[in-house]
Amino acid sequence: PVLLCFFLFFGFVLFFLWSVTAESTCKLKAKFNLNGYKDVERKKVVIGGMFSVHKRIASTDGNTSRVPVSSGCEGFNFRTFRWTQTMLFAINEINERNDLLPETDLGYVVYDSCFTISKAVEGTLTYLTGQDEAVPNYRCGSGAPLAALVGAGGSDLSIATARILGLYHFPQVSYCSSCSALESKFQFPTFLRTIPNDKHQSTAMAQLVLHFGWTWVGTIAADDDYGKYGIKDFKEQVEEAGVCISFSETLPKVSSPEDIQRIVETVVESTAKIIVVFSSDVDLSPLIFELLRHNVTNRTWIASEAWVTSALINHPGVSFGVKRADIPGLQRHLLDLDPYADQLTEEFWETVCLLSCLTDLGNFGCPLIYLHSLTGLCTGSESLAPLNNTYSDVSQLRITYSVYKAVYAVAHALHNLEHCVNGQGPFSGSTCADITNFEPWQLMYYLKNVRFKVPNTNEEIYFTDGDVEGFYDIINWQVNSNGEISYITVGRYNGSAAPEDRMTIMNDSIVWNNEMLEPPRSV
Ligand code: TCR
Repeated sequence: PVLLCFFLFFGFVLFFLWSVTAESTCKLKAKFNLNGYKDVERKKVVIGGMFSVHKRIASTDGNTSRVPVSSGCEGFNFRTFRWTQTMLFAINEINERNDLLPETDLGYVVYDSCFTISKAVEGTLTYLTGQDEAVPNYRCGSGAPLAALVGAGGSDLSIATARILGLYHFPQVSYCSSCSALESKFQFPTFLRTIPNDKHQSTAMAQLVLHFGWTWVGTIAADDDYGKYGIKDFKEQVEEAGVCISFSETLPKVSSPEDIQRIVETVVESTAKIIVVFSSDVDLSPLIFELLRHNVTNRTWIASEAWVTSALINHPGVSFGVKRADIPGLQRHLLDLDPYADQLTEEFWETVCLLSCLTDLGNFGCPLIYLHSLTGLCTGSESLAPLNNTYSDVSQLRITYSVYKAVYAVAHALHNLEHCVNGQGPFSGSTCADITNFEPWQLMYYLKNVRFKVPNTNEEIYFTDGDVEGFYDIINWQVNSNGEISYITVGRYNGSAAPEDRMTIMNDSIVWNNEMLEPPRSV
């Protein structure tokens, strides 16, 4: 009977997992409560946001004898959901201020791009048209003008959305698309970003390799624009300086155990002890798990920013990080979430409940409660405070801070647009734009010329050809005796300084793999 109970229990768990993933079609238009709208009489502007809250789209059965529907999404990502909530937090904060857009309320529409280009394109068209059907040039809806799109996550998604938005002269401010290809204003005329251009990071990585005198390194890149351009720029610079590349591998985008196996073999067979990686954690984690399974632990990882605080691997390594900041009030906002605010939040709530239920296996009642009522796992009155995961961790706000800056950039541009003095305006005949009915290109003018200080940190933000300064922390991730990871800043890189002053690094503070204080040799 014990065995029977055991099987029954896991049967329930599997059934639950299956039904959650099967049901979680990501509703494209997660129209958030416009809680910023205090007063119907006030002027309103809507900002769009795009985040990869899910990790992939669900596969379809390929049946062509039915009316096709937009694919659903699966794999809820707590980290990107925190970014989404940061956008809402920034908007609420701006709406409460009396000195920034005092007469106008910001609203928002948020799309989930599910880490997939087609979804990002679908979202962009929906956003431009205001319709669920994607017919460009047709816009109706609340009547409030659309300001800009904050998004769209990874560079490959932004490259796709920026091409469409560019056609309509519609501004896009990205918080996380760092690929150097996006710097071309010829191809992406209305694209701006609050994350530095990766060309700085590739140079910084190359300098780091040269600094430690490594001459034999392997590289691993994600199979997207981020990985490919990042590694290409890195390789060009180190090869010129005489460094040899032992291997160059590309991670599969769609799960492929054979490809992962092949890369593991390459890594195992290679004598290169230094591995340079340009990939996000989502794409890299299958490889890392496989390497750990093969006990490959004596490699030193030099990782690009996207990997930095994801704590995948518990061996020391070095990584780059974009500017970090504390955002007062954000944690409160994250924990005070209204579980019924919108579909994404509901799904977040259920995922959290399921997870805490599964990790607390002593609580045998949990799947039974679920059986009792199909969505009755959570009551919605749980507290998120004891939750200890990536969602509520505000100790390493880097991309999160970049989201915050992107929303503020749009708000400041709108503020300047609204407070333009007629007769001294920038448009033909010294006219101004009207905040209740402006054209996207008019807002683009203000975004290009925006200059402001971020609240609390006082960092000054302005765009030069759509880019911000190339500033990074060099971070050494170290493991303490409890196996916990801490992130120690051991240096800085400033791509905008004179070449000899760009990198400062404290060699002695770095803990290398195998607890040596000496940097590893690369042969
Ligand atoms: N730019 C990457 C995506 C990315 C990312 C991240 C994804 C960056 N940082 C952190 C997840 C977590 C930097 C891109 O595609 O441009």
